Amino acid sequence: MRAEEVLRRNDMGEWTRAAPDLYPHQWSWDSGFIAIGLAHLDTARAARELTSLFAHQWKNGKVPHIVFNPEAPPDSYFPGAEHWASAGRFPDAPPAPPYTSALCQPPTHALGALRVWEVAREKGEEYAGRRFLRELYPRLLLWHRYLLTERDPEGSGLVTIYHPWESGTDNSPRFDAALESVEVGEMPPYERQDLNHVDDPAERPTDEEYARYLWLVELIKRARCDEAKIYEGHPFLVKDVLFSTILVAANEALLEIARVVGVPEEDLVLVGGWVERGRAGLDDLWDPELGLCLDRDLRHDASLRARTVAGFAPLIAGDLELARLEALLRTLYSPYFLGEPRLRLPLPPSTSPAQRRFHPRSYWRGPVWPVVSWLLWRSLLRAGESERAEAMRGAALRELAEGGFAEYFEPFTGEALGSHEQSWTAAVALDWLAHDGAS
Ligand code: 9WN
Repeated sequence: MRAEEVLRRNDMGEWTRAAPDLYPHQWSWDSGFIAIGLAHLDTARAARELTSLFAHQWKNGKVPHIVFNPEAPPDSYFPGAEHWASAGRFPDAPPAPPYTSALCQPPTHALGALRVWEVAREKGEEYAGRRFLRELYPRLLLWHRYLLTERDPEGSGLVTIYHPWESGTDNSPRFDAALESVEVGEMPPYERQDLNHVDDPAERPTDEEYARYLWLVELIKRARCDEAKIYEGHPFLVKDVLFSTILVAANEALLEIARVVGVPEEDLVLVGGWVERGRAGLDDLWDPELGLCLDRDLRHDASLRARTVAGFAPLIAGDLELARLEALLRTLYSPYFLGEPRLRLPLPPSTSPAQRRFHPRSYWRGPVWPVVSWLLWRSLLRAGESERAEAMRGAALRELAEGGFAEYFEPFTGEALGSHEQSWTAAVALDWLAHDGAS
C-alpha cells in the first residue's frame, strides 16, 4: 500500500484517525505530523486537519491529546470517551460532545501549519495559505502560552508533564523511576482494548504500567484538571526534554508564521523570548557524562538518567555551539545508538540497546519510530549535516518500502510492529519523498 492510500483510508473527512483499529480517534501530536504529509497531497485538507483539532482547544489554551470520534465502535479504545466524559464538565473544557481527553501531547502543530504554508506558497496558493495561518495563529499562540505558564510556573522554559501519555513516548524507560513510585489506589475494574489489536502483548506496555497510567488519569480527574492543585499533589511531575524541545522548534515555526500573518512587534518579542528560554532550560539539563539531555523528576528533585532518543533534545532545538553539536553527534553515532553493530539499518532506536529494560519489540523501549527519525533528520539538516541527514532519510525510506507504514519497527530485524497502517508514518514518508532532489 502506498503512503497516500494509508492517509486516504484513515481520512475521516475533517480529521484523520491515527490508525484504523488500534487508534480510531484524532490524536494531537499525530495531527501535526499528518498535516505535514497531507500538505503534499492537498493543502486545504492539511489545513483542516489542524483547524478541526483546534476547534476542541480548551479555554485555557490546552490542546487535548485525543478528540474522541463519536462514531468509533463501542469499546474500540480504552480509556475512551466514556472514561473522559466527566472531564467535559470541568471549568476549562470545551463544549462536549465530542469529548476530549484532559491530557495534552507535544506541540507539533506549528510545524505542521508552517509546512502547509510553505507548500501552499510553492503551489501559488498564497491567498488561502495566508488566510489559514491568520485563523490558526491566535490559537497556536494561546496553546504555547498555556505550556509556558500553566506547565512551567517555574519559568524554566521546560514543560512539566502529568502523565507519560503526555510525552507521546509512553513507556520509555526514561519514566521508569518516576512511575515506579506512583502507588495505585482503588479504581473500578477495567478491560484493556489495545492488546486485541497487536500480534504480541510484548509490543505494548505491561499491565502494571497500565494500572499506573489509569491511576494518574483518575487523580487528574479528581483534581478537576485544576493545574495548581495538580502541581501541588500529583505523584508524577516530570520536566520532559523531548516535549520541551518540540516546543522550541514549534516556537521557531510560530515566529515565521507570525511574520507571514503580520502581528504586533510585541508578539515577536514574546515568542522569540520563549525560544531562548527553552534552549537555556535544555542547557541546564545537559549531562556531559552520557552526552545527552535528561528529564527531571520534580516530585523527587532528581534527574532521570536513561539513554533514550529524547536525550537528543538540544539537537532538535538547534542553534547549538559547535562543541555541544559535536558532543551530540558523537553520542548519536556511538555504539549506544546508530553505531550499535546489531542494528539492521542506521536508524535511531527509541531506547539505547545498552539501557536497562531495553526491549527491541516493546513500544518506546527500543523499536525505531519513523516520526522520531523524521525529527532527527530535520534537525541534522538544520544543523548543516546534510550528508548524515540524507543517510537517515534513505535508511528510513528503505525500512518503509520493505516493511510498510507500521507504527514502529524492531531495530535488529526491521520487523513491522504495532499498528500496520499508521497515519503519521505515511505522512512523514510523503515529506521525505517530497524532499527528493531538494537536498
Ligand atoms: C496513548 C496515537 C498515539 C501516539 C502516541 C503513542 C500511542 C496511545 C496508546 O499512540 O499512544 O496516547 O494508547 O498507546 O505512544 O505517541 O500519539 O498514534
